[in-house]
Amino acid sequence: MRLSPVFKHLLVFISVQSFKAGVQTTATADPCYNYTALDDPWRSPDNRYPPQYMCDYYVSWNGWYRLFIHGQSVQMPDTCVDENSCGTDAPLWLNGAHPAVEDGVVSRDVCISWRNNCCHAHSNPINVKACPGGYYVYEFVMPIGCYFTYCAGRGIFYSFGWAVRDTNNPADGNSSVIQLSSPFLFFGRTYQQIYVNNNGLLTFNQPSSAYIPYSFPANRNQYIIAGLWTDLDNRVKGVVSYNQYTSGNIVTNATRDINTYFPKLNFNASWVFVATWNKVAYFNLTSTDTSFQVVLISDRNSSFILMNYGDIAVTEHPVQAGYDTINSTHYFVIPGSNRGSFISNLRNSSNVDVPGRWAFMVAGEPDNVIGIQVRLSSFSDLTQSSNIEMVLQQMKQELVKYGLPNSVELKLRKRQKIKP
Ligand SMILES: *[C@@H]1O[C@H](CO)[C@@H](O)[C@H](O)[C@H]1NC(C)=O
Ligand SMILES: *[C@@H]1O[C@H](CO)[C@@H](O)[C@H](O)[C@H]1NC(C)=O
Ligand SMILES: *[C@@H]1O[C@H](CO)[C@@H](O)[C@H](O)[C@H]1NC(C)=O
Ligand SMILES: *[C@@H]1O[C@H](CO)[C@@H](O)[C@H](O)[C@H]1NC(C)=O
Ligand SMILES: *[C@@H]1O[C@H](CO)[C@@H](O)[C@H](O)[C@H]1NC(C)=O
Ligand SMILES: *[C@@H]1O[C@H](CO)[C@@H](O)[C@H](O)[C@H]1NC(C)=O
Ligand SMILES: *[C@@H]1O[C@H](CO)[C@@H](O)[C@H](O)[C@H]1NC(C)=O
Ligand SMILES: CC(=O)N[C@H]1CO[C@H](CO)[C@@H](O)[C@@H]1O
Repeated sequence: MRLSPVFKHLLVFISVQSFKAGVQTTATADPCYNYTALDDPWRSPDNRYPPQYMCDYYVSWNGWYRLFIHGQSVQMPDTCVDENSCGTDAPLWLNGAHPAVEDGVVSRDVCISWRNNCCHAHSNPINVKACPGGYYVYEFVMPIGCYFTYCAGRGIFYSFGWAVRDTNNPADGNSSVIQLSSPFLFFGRTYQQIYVNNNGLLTFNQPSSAYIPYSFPANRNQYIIAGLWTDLDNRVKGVVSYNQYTSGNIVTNATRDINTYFPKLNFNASWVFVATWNKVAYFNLTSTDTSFQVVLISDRNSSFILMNYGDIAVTEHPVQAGYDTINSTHYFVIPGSNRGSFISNLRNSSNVDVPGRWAFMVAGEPDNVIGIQVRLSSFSDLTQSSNIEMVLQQMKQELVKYGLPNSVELKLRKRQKIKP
């Protein structure tokens, strides 16, 4: 059959229309199932002060995206993120709450955090959709310029770096003595001063240049807090810095965090000390970088330690993370943290359900707080002896978190139930 040119045109037009209509009604057109997975760990708010800034302006954005960090599904932050994070100097965050599934596709404003202003400027808005699987998809578009990047995930690091006027340590050394603006109580001792040492540890009485850790419990003569004690070298790469606060956002956030992890204490932080090792290389391995933080929090009567782990490179150097006291009356070794081949896992382990974060109460009265609820998925969880060990280990960890000595031993006694 011969068609006139006008007819041909019409046919083509009709077929395009029906194609579009057909696609819209099939499941795969739903962005919840038709998205590109974006797993760029550099988009994490914990990726601060990167050696070079990323820029999303040059990405050919097309369609919908779901965010991951190291395979873990995450969402875009919908509260302010610090500048100099998310792999750039001026990161982008969602200025508006995430929608519910029944809201369908919604449009949201996107803010640029820069120059000490959470919303220094607005980038182009984006579409967001909540999906039945408990995740979100985003229709990213080209931002208004460079160096702007879409952030992924929440980030666990407290603010640090020059934006909050941290003091930097000298390369491959230790801080000078730091006078604490509020005394820090630590298992029966009261410290007025501290040293931040580049090899990943905090000491109180004198600085330490030790780059080979000893194992905890060491029964030695010192109180020590090891974020990640190993042979770190920031002469070629990375910054070790610290700061202390008695008011402001960081104190507010510390109060919120401690009340979340240690409920019923009614804690109100009055002092926070933040020491950060950012993108520091291991000795003689300039290509590695490792980032972590030790945060001390106190209300004068009770005190807490938070350890935050970002990307941690594997190493063959000996390593140790935790704390130890004189004669090891109290000590803790973060599980796996004494195996260099394993320590990358620090960024996803936790005793407070926040991947990468460990929290300990190291002074004060846990009054009436200790009670443990154990949920077992099946009866066999308890009846297999190796599982009993694991359950006891977890209960012990929970107790140690509240300041019980690590030397405590939990035992299970089986009792026959006689009457129903
Ligand atoms: C899936 O999304 C892409 C990108 O938006 C789009 O080009 C494609 O047509 C979609 N697939 C279906 C079946 O709708
Ligand atoms: C405090 O927490 C809020 C909410 O999570 C966050 O937006 C903010 O960046 C945090 N501020 C600091 C200084 O850590
Ligand atoms: C914590 O202390 C600060 C300063 O003393 C006070 O302004 C604030 O209301 C207190 N917060 C709580 C939850 O008690
Ligand atoms: C650095 O590492 C190389 C092997 O990677 C080794 O040959 C060299 O001796 C090391 N240098 C120092 C100072 O340890
Ligand atoms: C610290 O403890 C003392 C004595 O128990 C009490 O009077 C005071 O209110 C406590 N201070 C704080 C900040 O909890
Ligand atoms: C540590 O142990 C030694 C030897 O048992 C003892 O002499 C010393 O008093 C202990 N130190 C403290 C602070 O308990
Ligand atoms: C934790 O991180 C490591 C290294 O990235 C990974 O291999 C491991 O599967 C993670 N574990 C969990 C429980 O997510
Ligand atoms: C033990 C140690 O390395 N101490 C050093 C701490 O830093 C001061 C100042 O840089 C040095 O003089 C010490 O030798």
